[in-house]
Amino acid sequence: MKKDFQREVSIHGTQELLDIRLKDPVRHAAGKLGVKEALRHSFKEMGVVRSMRALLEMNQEDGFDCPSCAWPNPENPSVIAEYCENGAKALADEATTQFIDRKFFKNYSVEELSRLSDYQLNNFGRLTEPLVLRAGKVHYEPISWEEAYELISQQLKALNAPDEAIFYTSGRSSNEAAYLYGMFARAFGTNNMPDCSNMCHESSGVALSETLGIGKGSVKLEDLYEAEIVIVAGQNPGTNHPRMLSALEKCKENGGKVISINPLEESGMVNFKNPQKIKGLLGFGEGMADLHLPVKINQDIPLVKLLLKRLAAIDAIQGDIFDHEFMNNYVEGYEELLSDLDRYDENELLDQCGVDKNKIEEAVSLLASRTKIVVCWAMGLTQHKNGVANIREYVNLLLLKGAIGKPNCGTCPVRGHSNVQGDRSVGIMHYVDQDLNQRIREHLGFEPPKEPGVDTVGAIKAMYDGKSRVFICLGGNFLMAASDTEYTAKALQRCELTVQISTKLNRSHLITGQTALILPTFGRSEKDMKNGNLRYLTMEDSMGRVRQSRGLLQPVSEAIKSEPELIAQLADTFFQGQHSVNWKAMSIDYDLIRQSIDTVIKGFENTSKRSKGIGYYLPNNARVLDFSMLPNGKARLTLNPLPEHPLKKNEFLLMTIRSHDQFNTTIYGLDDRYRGVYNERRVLFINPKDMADQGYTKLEKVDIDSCYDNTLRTARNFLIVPYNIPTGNLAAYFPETNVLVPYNHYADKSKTPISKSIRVTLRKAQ
Ligand SMILES: Nc1nc2c(c(=O)[nH]1)N[C@H]1C(S)=C(S)[C@@H](COP(=O)(O)OP(=O)(O)OC[C@H]3O[C@@H](n4cnc5c(=O)[nH]c(N)nc54)[C@H](O)[C@@H]3O)O[C@H]1N2
Ligand SMILES: Nc1nc2c(c(=O)[nH]1)N[C@H]1C(S)=C(S)[C@@H](COP(=O)(O)OP(=O)(O)OC[C@H]3O[C@@H](n4cnc5c(=O)[nH]c(N)nc54)[C@H](O)[C@@H]3O)O[C@H]1N2
Ligand SMILES: [Mo]
Repeated sequence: MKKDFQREVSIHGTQELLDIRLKDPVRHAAGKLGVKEALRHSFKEMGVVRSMRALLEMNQEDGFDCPSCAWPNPENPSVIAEYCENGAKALADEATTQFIDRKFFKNYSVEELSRLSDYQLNNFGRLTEPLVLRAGKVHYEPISWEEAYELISQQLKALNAPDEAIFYTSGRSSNEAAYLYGMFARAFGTNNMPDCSNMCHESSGVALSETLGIGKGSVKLEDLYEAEIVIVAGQNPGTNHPRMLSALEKCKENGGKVISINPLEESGMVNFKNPQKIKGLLGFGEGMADLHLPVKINQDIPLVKLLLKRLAAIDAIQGDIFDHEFMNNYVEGYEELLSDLDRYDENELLDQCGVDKNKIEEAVSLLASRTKIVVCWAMGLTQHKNGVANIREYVNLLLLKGAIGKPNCGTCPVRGHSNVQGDRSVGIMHYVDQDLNQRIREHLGFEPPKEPGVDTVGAIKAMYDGKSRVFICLGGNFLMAASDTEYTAKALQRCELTVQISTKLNRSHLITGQTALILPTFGRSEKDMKNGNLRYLTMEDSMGRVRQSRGLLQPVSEAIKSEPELIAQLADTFFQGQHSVNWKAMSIDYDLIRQSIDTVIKGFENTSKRSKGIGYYLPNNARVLDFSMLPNGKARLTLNPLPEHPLKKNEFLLMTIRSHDQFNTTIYGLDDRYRGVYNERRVLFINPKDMADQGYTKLEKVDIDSCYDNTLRTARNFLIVPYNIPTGNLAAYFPETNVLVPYNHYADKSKTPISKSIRVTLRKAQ
């Protein structure tokens, strides 16, 4: 084989435009149509019997955890169906009866498949047997599990140094799988463990660790019910965490107020029809947000500073707006914060955040008299150059109000993938934790690597530069999820071996290293039987609770394996049965994995037992007002500079967001029902005034350019959609627009790509 053999693959797939239909955006989320949509997807993919069985077991005590988002289940589920439309879609997508096998891959080369859209690729169905794409070939062919393990082991052993391998993790795996995977990477000798969190809530983890001493949120689900104010900033729960709306509804029933801070008035925040209540089915919705602040993209810091200044002014007179006693006892940096606030001019802040003055006053009066405040947020805060500072500024508000570590208040970073938080807890991280390393030495009997590894940005660069040559992925779709699609594609293509442990076909299976492997695995909903025993897994939800998840559906094929089993078998093959960790035993008995987690990972205890039923909470210092791990034993107020976006004339800030019919890079359908867009994803939301100023008309075709460090990047063929979005701001869907995000522009400290504030210009498409 010639070394420079390159497959003729298309990185983007088809970019043809479809027959778009536009309607008015829907102002309410869920309701009857949500239920209908959920069932339509389920029946089409799984058939009626399989669907009903699965839906009834999802998120129930002895059932399986919803594979969609990480929103927790109520401790006393009062409804039979604790799922939402998008959870049902995620389930239908995974438990589909459609499948592909060796015949399919004999018929279609990777070159042909790469020309299809991501939507078409996902639609082919489940992967059903291990496959290899050999160097110099364009067709995947079957390979036995043993041969696949052997191939990976040989490649790993042939590397010059362990850091030439990278182990990526997406957030849908289980604690058991992630733990084995992370320990295998360390036993092999590298901390190269990037994970999807790097592109997601890493900014939250960094900001919260610095200020509160724990990288996770502090609230429990029940805290939301009696909060006096819930702020929902930079998050679209109607689409991405629909079950959260039920919690907000409860909060409102108890007299709480909801403030939404978002450039868009997202459905669900405006109005929500709870499908699990008769009222909701009949179509009477609750107006969810009492106040909506349409902040400009990445202008949360000036907005919050303005709120703090106004509150400080009232506090200076009344003395009871901020919680001074709380601050004396638990917080440092108050004087510095107050004098820093003095430097800012209220009118300039108002102008910068773009929100109407009266609305700011309304927010101030809501906040002034209330102390039980929860702040919820997601990608709208994290994916900016100043993502960490954004979150620290909201933490300032909570600390000043004494709204941490007490009932009904605190931080609520709403996690994305259903087990992304658990993955990190059990050891998926690129940095070094000395304490963990010590426990590994002690209990697992091997020497873990001492140098930090690469995160996702570092991984792309290392592969691009030829420094890393083997790339293994536990789930996910790295090519499409990462920024700078064309650069990332080159990086992957420079690898000698890329390995994808996956449930369904995606573009990362087609744009590969010289040799590529697909290792097909179970979805959550599938029954994992071994020697007559039904095995279960554990996950951690967004609020730090560990619970069991037990599949019930017949697996799509007998030739696929569970994630923990295949990882343990790979490790066993690699070490040829000669290692201090008994991988083989753990490939069979997951209780052994959980026992190992209990001894090695702090906070886990007697997991097999305690994870039953409603499960158990991991320790959380912020929840109990213990800041002893922080430098002065106190929580920290921080000074956060204003974001700067010196835009030239004709430049816009673009945010890349999710439609209602996708889960990250998995495209379920081509509609975004709530935003009124049907049968097309290549759309660009723009303020009607900007549209007119730029001389465009509705549905006109444009190309989008971004230019960083003199490199021009272009996303082609987008249709102009006038929309209620602040002037100077644009929105379009991810992953089609990832091509515009420069891989080397990311949040300070967390290195989360700037996917929500990309500087772009538009031009008419050819
Ligand atoms: N159905 C479904 N569920 C999902 C996912 C999915 O793709 N589909 N993905 C999962 C994952 S991994 C994640 S991380 C979460 C993502 O959940 P979200 O973060 O809700 O997802 P996005 O669509 O990225 O939405 C970001 C929101 O932030 C707003 N925003 C953008 N920029 C700013 C800003 O500067 N300031 C403020 N205040 N708001 C801003 C946008 O208008 C948008 O409403 O959802 C999880 N759940
Ligand atoms: N521009 C832009 N880019 C973004 C974002 C954005 O908002 N804008 N969001 C970022 C965020 S928040 C995230 S979390 C990342 C997501 O990044 P990833 O987690 O890498 O991507 P997903 O699209 O969730 O991965 C989907 C694939 O996972 C596989 N899969 C599904 N279920 C399972 C399972 O149970 N086990 C295994 N082994 N595989 C499974 C399937 O093969 C499917 O094709 O993307 C990031 N990228
Ligand atoms: Mo995410």
